[in-house]
Amino acid sequence: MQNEEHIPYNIERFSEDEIIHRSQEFYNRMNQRRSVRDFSSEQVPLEVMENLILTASTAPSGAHKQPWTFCLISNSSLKSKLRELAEEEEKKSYGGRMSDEWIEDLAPLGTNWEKEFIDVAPWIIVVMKKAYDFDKNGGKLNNYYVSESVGIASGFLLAAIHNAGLVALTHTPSPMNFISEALNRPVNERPFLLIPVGFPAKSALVPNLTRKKKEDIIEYYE
Ligand code: IYR
Repeated sequence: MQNEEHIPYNIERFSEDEIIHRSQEFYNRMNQRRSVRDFSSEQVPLEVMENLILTASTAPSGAHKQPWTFCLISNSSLKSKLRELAEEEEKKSYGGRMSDEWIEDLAPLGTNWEKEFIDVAPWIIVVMKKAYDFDKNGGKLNNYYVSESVGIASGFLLAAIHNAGLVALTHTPSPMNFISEALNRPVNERPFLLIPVGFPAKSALVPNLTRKKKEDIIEYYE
């Protein structure tokens, strides 16, 4: 770090009571987030989407390489094309490519090969991970911990979407190579997640899920 310029870092310091309150409030708010599959076609301003993506891009990344590209799609014919290609893959997945156990695990969520939300949601964000970068001469530049970095950025993105009062679905059509071709992405980028974003449909339903309790997710070492 000796060769890098360093600058002072100051964030607001809260009282202990306030820290407890803020942590509880943020948990309460995040605990309201749900994956939604029924979208309204109501529009969301571009500026909002840009802010959400800028928030995602505040995530930490290996060697601060920021190894991500967010493809922001509103074009209807491109959305339809993505839907058609995703459904082609999903038909094969649900029709035998996924194990019986996997299909059983998904049953409570009510998912199937149909991906109408890709057409209906006003925006699709395709998160691309950059396996490596190019220098000015086309030489390869390494990125590090790419999946971890892009996973964290995607988490920030989902939190920002929820904070704005919008909903999203982390859709993982598999395999995803069709996305690279449809979006004409360079060879150093790989599709990571396809995330429709918008308002929920008035009739939207979500599965009645519960979350693991703290005893089930924390191992204490005191
Ligand atoms: N990729 C499929 C199947 C699917 C897999 C998991 I794991 C989910 O939590 C939900 C769906 C799809 O998107 O339908």
